[in-house]
Amino acid sequence: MNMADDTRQGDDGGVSTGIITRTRTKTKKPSLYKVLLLNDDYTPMEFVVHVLERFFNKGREDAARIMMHVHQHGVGLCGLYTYEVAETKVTQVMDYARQNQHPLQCTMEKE
Ligand code: TYC
Repeated sequence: MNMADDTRQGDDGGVSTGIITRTRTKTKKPSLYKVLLLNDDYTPMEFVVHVLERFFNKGREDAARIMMHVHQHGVGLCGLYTYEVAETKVTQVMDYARQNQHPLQCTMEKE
């Protein structure tokens, strides 16, 4: 952001109206991405709640609510993040599920 606040002397010696110039310099908001959990028939409910607490910083009640939403509707929102953070969350969840031999799937999509 560049700002110039200019109050100049006119030729008549009087003080001219102030000229305020603002030039926007590269301040675009980053796109956000939804990180989603998908339902399956095998991953234990408790494991999904734990994933939501561990990787998405949810409290127990919020985590349980999101898990039940996914269980009942097939898909649910874990959070909105910038591209690189979303990608990291997906990788962390997929790695953790695989380590624990659960088929839990996590994906991302542009908001
Ligand atoms: N449907 C699973 C079960 O009944 C629980 C579950 C919930 C699995 C959410 C995945 O993203 C998920 N054990």
